[in-house]
Amino acid sequence: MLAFHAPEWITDRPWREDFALRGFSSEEPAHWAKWFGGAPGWISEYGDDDGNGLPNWFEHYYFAQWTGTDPNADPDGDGSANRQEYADGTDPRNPPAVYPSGYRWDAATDFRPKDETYPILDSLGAKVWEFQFLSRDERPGRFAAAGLLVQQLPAWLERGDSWSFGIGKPDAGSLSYFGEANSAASQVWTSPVSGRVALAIRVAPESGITPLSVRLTKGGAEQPVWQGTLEPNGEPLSLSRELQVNRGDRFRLTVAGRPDASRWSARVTWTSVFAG
Ligand SMILES: [Ca+2]
Ligand SMILES: [Ca+2]
Repeated sequence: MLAFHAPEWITDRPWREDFALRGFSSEEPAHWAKWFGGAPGWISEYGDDDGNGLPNWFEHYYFAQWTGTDPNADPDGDGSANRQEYADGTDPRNPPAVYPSGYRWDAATDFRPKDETYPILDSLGAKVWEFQFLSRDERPGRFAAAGLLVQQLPAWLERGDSWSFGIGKPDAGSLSYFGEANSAASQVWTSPVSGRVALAIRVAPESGITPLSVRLTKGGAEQPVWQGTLEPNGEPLSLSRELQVNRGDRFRLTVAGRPDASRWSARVTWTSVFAG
């Protein structure tokens, strides 16, 4: 008897999900006992053999043991216990970087088109930038489907519609978004710091656009922090505001084509400066 499990999940964790295609023979234990003695020692990477809330891979990857790590310990002394470090996807052996006042996150500088790391890292290694495309569902103003907006992009989704999205190369400190009607490009900045941050965002029309809606939200809040409409051949929209943020706060900028829009394009500049 053979059992197959596939495919593996996509993950941002440093350990792959339990493996893609694997076969087990129902005779395996007998053969194992004959050749090696005892029972086969299978380890599930995402299993939790000691039930301490830390998966086997996490304990082995960071602490070189499959079991026995204290989930409440804080070996790197950063105030985040091992259980929390696992939940946050952080390294429990190294404390997070300390950001000096004046540190600048610049989407165009941090974004590296050929970098396979996602979300995009800043210069101190925090995962701060995400880029996504969104497709509208039947309800006005709502988007149903999302995908990553980095490197090669899917040219279509399985909804019978045609799609084309992209990010242009960084130029003069900005990124160019383009898409089709009923679509949106979205950029997220996740704060790696708690404190005051000066957000500066500018969205400029590029030639040939139809009206676009621009919207900045924080977390899952319905009420936007900022919004506006970008008219064809109109003036750019700019936001410059200092905000109090907590580590992990997510700010999402969405630039959306209207249902009556054809292909659209806009140039986005986004910097966040740590004010302390
Ligand atoms: Ca465990
Ligand atoms: Ca810690």
